[in-house]
Parts: sequence; C-alpha cells; structure tokens
Amino acid sequence: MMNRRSAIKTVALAAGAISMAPKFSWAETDTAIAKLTYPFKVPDLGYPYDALEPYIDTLTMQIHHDKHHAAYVENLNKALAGADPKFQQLSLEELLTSLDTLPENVRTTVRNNAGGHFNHSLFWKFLKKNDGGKPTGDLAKAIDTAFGSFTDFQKKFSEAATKVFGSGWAWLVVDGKDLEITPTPNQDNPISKKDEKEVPILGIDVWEHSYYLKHQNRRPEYIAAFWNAINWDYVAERYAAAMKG
Ligand code: MN3
Repeated sequence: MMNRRSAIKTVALAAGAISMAPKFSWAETDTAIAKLTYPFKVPDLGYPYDALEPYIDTLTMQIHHDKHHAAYVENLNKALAGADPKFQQLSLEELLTSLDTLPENVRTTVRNNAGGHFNHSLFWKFLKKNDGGKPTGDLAKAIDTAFGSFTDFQKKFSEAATKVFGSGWAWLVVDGKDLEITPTPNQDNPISKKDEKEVPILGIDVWEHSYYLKHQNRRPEYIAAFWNAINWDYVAERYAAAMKG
C-alpha cells in the first residue's frame, strides 16, 4: 500500500510530467476557446439557430448545439470531477496536448469529450452564411499556392470530408507555414498529434448528427451546402494568427 509520502511523490512526478508535455502555442485569436478551464460550459452559438438556413437547417443547429455539444461538456466535467484536482486546472488546449499524461481511467473520456468540446466550440465560429463567398487576401493567395486554385481546394477538402470513414472531421491546417488538409477520427483534433504541429483554421464536422435530419445518408450534399456557410473572415483571422505563431 502506498504511504502518504510516496503518494505525494507520485503526485509531484505526475505534475512534473505535465509541465514537460510539449507546449503548444495557440494563436492569440483562439485564446478564448483554447484557454477555457473546468468547469466547462457550452458557449453561446453567437447567432440564431436559423442563421444558416437554407444551408444548415434550424433543427440540426439546435440539436447539434444544445444536445450533442452539451453532452460533450457534461461528460468532460463529470470525468474531471472524479479526477485529481490538478487535472481540473488544465486548459482545454493543455488537456488535448497532454492526453498521455492523464490517468488511464479518464484518458479516453477526456480525449473524446474535451475534443468534442473544443471541436464544436470552433465549429460554431467557422460558420456564417456567405452564399457562395470565397476567401480573400493572404488566405486566398495561400490556398492558391497550396492547392492550385480555390476550386481545387474545394474539391480536395470535400473529398477528404466525404472519405472520413464513420464519424470524424476534415480540417484545413497550418503546418509550419504550409496549408494542408487532414482528417481526424471521432472527436480528435489535429493539435493532439504528437509528430506534427498543426493549427486547425477550418474544420467540418462529418458526424451524422451534423447532417442526418436534413440530408439523411447524403453526406456529399451536406458538404456541398457547407461551402455556403463558412465564415471566411474568421478562417482568415486564424490563418494570420497561425502564420505569426
Ligand atoms: Mn458534432
């Protein structure tokens, strides 16, 4: 049995392991989301449920935000409530960049639900009705450089989103100074990758809960509609911040 002294030592070692986890420096514009701490709350959508009609329907937005996102937040809080208090002090970003330092009994729950909370908090901000609008300025230039043209980028991103097997996300990330498209399974976020330093600047949720009510099994139809509901100003802000970071 562990005596008090070795128990304290174990805690100190674990704390040391956390501070040694690779530090991910998040862009300034994202501080609000990345630096959130326990107890987590579902953020306001920031616009009415019907703001994205007809591209993303009102009922889907309502259930997606109020039920699905809320469930991730609730499950994350529950997992952390039962964990060592020092893990309650980690920000959302710190949790997701040091998953392997978390106790095994909460690691998967935190991975799925901190991921779900982070991804969805970003997702609501990625969305704004644009009626076919396109990126401009430096972001537009970077997309042309990386993918040939905006049309080629749309094609590649849509393809990546279509191909995600089961539930997951497709992301546009800044890796170093380059733009790349990368999928993640489940609620994983690119910031958790150990061998890459990717900053997600745009992402599409391709879990069925994000399109099934309107599009049933027709994921490509939802992906086509998504292009009319991207907040390019926010994506450009994230791009600029990631290039500075
Ligand atoms: Mn979702």
